[in-house]
Amino acid sequence: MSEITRRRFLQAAAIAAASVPLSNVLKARAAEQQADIIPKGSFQETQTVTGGVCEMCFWRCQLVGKVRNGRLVKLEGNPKSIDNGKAICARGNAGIMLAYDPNRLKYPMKNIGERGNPKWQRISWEEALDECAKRLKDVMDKYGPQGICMYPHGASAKYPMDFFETVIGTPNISEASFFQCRGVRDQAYLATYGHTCDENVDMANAKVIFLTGSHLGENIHVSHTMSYLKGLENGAKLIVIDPRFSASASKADIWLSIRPGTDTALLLAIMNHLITKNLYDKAFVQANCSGFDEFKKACSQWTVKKAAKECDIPEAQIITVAELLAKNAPHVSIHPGRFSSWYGNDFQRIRALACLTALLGAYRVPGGFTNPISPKTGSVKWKDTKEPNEKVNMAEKWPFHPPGTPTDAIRDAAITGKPYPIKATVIWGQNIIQTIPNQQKTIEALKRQDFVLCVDIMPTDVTMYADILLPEPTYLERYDVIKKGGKVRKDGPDMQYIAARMPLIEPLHDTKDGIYITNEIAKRMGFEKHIPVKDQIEYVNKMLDAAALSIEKLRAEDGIHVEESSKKAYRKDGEALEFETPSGKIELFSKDLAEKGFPGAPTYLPAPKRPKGYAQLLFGRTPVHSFSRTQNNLWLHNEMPENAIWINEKMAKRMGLKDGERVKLINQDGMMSRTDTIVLITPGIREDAVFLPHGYGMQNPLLEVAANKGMDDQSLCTANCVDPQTGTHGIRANFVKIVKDGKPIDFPV
Ligand SMILES: Nc1nc2c(c(=O)[nH]1)N[C@H]1C(S)=C(S)[C@@H](COP(=O)(O)OP(=O)(O)OC[C@H]3O[C@@H](n4cnc5c(=O)[nH]c(N)nc54)[C@H](O)[C@@H]3O)O[C@H]1N2
Ligand SMILES: Nc1nc2c(c(=O)[nH]1)N[C@H]1C(S)=C(S)[C@@H](COP(=O)(O)OP(=O)(O)OC[C@H]3O[C@@H](n4cnc5c(=O)[nH]c(N)nc54)[C@H](O)[C@@H]3O)O[C@H]1N2
Ligand code: SF4
Ligand SMILES: [Mo]
Repeated sequence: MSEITRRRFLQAAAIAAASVPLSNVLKARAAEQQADIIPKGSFQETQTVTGGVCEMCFWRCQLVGKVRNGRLVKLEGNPKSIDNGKAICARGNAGIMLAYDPNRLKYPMKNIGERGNPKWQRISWEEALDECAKRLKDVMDKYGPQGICMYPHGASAKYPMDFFETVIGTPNISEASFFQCRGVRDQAYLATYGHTCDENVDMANAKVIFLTGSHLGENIHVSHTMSYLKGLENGAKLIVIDPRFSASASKADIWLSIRPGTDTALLLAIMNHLITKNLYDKAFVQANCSGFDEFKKACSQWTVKKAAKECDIPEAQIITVAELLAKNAPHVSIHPGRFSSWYGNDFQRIRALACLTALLGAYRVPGGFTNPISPKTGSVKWKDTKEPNEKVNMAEKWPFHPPGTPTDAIRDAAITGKPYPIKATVIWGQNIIQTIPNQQKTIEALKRQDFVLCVDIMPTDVTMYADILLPEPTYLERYDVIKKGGKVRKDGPDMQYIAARMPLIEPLHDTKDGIYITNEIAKRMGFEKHIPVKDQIEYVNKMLDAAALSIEKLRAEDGIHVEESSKKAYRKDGEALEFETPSGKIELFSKDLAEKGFPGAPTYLPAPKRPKGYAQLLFGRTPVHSFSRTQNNLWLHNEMPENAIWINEKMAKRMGLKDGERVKLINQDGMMSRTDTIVLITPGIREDAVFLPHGYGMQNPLLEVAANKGMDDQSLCTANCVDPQTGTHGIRANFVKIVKDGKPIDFPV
């Protein structure tokens, strides 16, 4: 949109907003944006630009862009991709609307108002970078490097994260993907198999797919979803464990509508049944597992009968599931899950899942768990870095923590000054107001800082707390991440690929990429000699160099280098397997865990109990959004303008609620949702739970599309259950009542 049309449109919108419903304003805006994207009467040739890598979520599908007159008009999957192929999801498609979003951050800004209630002043890059360097250095000189903390997420945050960790020398870095998402899963697999796991299950070739709280189809990662659908198409049986009738549950052969928080008891009972009925893969266990006797004893505490009661699932259903798994073993996909930070007892649950795979021998076989296939590429490391200072590392309290420091420990130190003060916060690609439980605490920590720097592409809830706000170009306008991976093949060698993110269009506005920003801050802080690369092109080329590739070579290969893999994901018959665990085997019982004071075999630790009158607050993805980051995207917004709250039909009737009426929620700590949303009455959820899609209810008034649309689940997640092994944050132990016409209504269950 040109500046003039944009200004005219905003004026028009402001006038219009006063007199017509907001939905009409948005329609007008859509027409305006669309008109610009596909110019009427334009016959310019459309070019196809290769080398795009999506960042509308973290799966990083490979893209091509259709560009006309310097403007992106369409995004598609890169036909050369062996990962997503030509397919991209709704969010991937809508990336164009992010690039051309008129609300984007366009130049550096300084907050001359208050944190949380900002007043923005445009400043130059020179002034912004000078101020960032000075204020970070002031904190570092006064409080030491540990006085600075960082919340990074996403591709562009990797380079600055390494700078803060290894040159500045702070351990206080907390990534959402680790502490509020999958870190606990990775650590539980590491303790069991000696390697972490992505969602490496070969669902396309499975005879049974077993999902615990993974709602594939609403959670969309294109190649993963395709593998799942291929499996179903090939006749795989589907078992879904979810308190809610999810998209997966709707396709399931068996749906276990489990009582929230009790999954570990169910898994132990399934394994107990497999062991007592001699249905497990004895040969695999004998050859590859350690600690079977202790493990067997731990499982024996969970009879099917006891678990049926605890989990509120019929006994017969648990037996059917166990026997279906055994009958089809080893070709069963026990999905490791992705979002795993549930109730603070999560390490034990994921350990149980990992052990179930081993018990079924479903490791590196068609349909089972497969090792990731990934070609070698290089990395860029800052020069002459510091040794980590263990004395200031708070994460050591959690011996199995993922990389970084638990967010809660950082926030506590920022609030209390103990064990030492944290006085500067750098936020790079995380909306920490929405992603970390207990918003009040996050806000308090931010308010107590001497300096807050935010690097983002959009105004969001957290950018309202910045002192300096720096804009990056979007993923469509820059070079950064290497995306690589592989494809398991039943016949023939496995394949692998390397792609690198390359711009599809020139950077828009007065934005600067993360390499530039970090280098300029480093220079101004006196760390010039540590700088490893001069710009984003050198950064990417250096990583590609180890694979004998370069940006130029990748461009000549349509953006993706594809080759055969020398390793096989499936094991050969009789292949001796080695594991990088202390015993060299899969650790059904871990001495390391036991020696550090934790249960050595998977153990059910009950989640916090639901208080009477309240329903468990469940949340999860919706197919058309990624967290809060896509909420202002007009195409996606139009698909699902707000997040209806799912309520069981029997409850709704007894509570006098009607479909579509507007309500608020209040949680166990008296925290009321800021906004209201509509009720969705359904038989597809347990009576003792409600479900709210995550990411809605953003607060920043600069978001013309998203502000105050729908409800923010995080505002109701005041309880934060810290997993004792890993320090990761269980977010699901929160409970709510419905508030109608200002009055809370009890759940009669
Ligand atoms: N209550 C609750 N909490 C959750 C979850 C939940 O379901 N419920 N989900 C959890 C999970 S699984 C995860 S992975 C995390 C997600 O955590 P986040 O990744 O923090 O999620 P978003 O809310 O999307 O915030 C991303 C921020 O990055 C910005 N951004 C996007 N692209 C770029 C870029 O290229 N450069 C920069 N600098 N910034 C960019 C966006 O504008 C936005 O401000 O949240 C976790 N927290
Ligand atoms: N469209 C879309 N796709 C995405 C993302 C996105 O933002 N949008 N984000 C990506 C990311 S980073 C992640 S981590 C994944 C997350 O995707 P998933 O790992 O699938 O996790 P969630 O979306 O949090 O929710 C999954 C399900 O858990 C159920 N559930 C709640 N409590 C319990 C319980 O106690 N037991 C059981 N068995 N189930 C329970 C919920 O009802 C819900 O259906 O999605 C990825 N894919
Ligand atoms: S799954 Fe969708 S949003 Fe995620 S990277 Fe792929 S196309 Fe983009
Ligand atoms: Mo995640």
